[in-house]
Amino acid sequence: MNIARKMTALIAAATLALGACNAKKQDASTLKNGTPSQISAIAVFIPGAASGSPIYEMLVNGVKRAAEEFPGVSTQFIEGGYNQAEWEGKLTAIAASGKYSLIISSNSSMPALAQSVSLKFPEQRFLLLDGELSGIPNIYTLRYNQREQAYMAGYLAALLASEAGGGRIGLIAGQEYPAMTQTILPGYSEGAADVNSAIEVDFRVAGNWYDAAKCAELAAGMIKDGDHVLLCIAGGANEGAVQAVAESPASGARIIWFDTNGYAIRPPYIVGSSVVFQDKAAYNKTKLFLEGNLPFGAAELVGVRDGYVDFIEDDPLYTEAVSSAVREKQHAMLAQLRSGSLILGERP
Ligand code: RBF
Repeated sequence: MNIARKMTALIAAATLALGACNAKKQDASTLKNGTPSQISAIAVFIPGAASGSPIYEMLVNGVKRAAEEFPGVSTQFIEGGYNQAEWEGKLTAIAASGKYSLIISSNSSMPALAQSVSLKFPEQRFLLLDGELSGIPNIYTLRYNQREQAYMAGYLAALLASEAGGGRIGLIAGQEYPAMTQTILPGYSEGAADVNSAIEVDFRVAGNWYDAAKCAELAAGMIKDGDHVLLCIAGGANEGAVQAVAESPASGARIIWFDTNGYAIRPPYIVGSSVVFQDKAAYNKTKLFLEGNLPFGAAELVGVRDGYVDFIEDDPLYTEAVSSAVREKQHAMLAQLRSGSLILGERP
């Protein structure tokens, strides 16, 4: 080998070694507990529309608040719309763009979709709230104990129906899905039965999460059939049920709100608020990710005693709308749930 060739070979070897060394250094600095420290962008995929859906509004607020604490981190909020057949394609496109260190979303249908996208983009990380899937290394999920959430609503609904001398309460759902039929509806019925085992639960499905006119029609029919209280879980369509109740004051029918504090939406017609603190969960878990500590692969379940599920009873509008006799009984049940003397596992 002549000297010039020897020099070239030496430089090449040195460059390679340097390159390898740099690559190693980068690996170490970008991976902290499996999370890249060079985070610049987070996508929030809203499966539906944010406006009018309390659970999605909380998601947006919580993520925004966490990201604001990390300069240089940008957030993009992408609405998936109401055609659920398009969600997987849209999610795939977001992952394929390679722009986002994390995709955040919420509802119990999202883990399966994220898992399917992960087959093509295994590096893409997901933080999914209000859903469950464990053991997938790039997916973290957190769900709420919705048996507790629905139980508290059912208990109040039955107290109010009994006070009014009736035996029927209703639940309006946007659609039928496993968390609704296996957890929320049974939890609501269970809470009601613990007050009065003869109470009848009238379950009806709006068929979508946006059509307020359809929901108003449904609610009007339920009121006519003798439902004293309606628990509304139909996103943007809920406003139709509120309208229907307000338009039939003689019936005495009332609404229980789900997910957020709804008393101020239409006093005095909203008489209960069974909530999940999804804004807090979105904030805490986004922050944990940005700090490099979100436990991907895990599925968490949180409830009343974890501070993520509760019933709002310290709102003056609740005090005004509900008699003290009913509030006292509701409070006694809540105190038991909060102290742990009444334990409701996730499934009835
Ligand atoms: N809840 C809403 O408030 N708005 C929605 O648009 C909405 N869309 C949903 C779509 C699917 C496929 C599923 C499974 C649930 C949806 N939910 C929606 C319900 C939500 O995840 C949750 O169960 C309820 O808000 C009760 O906490």
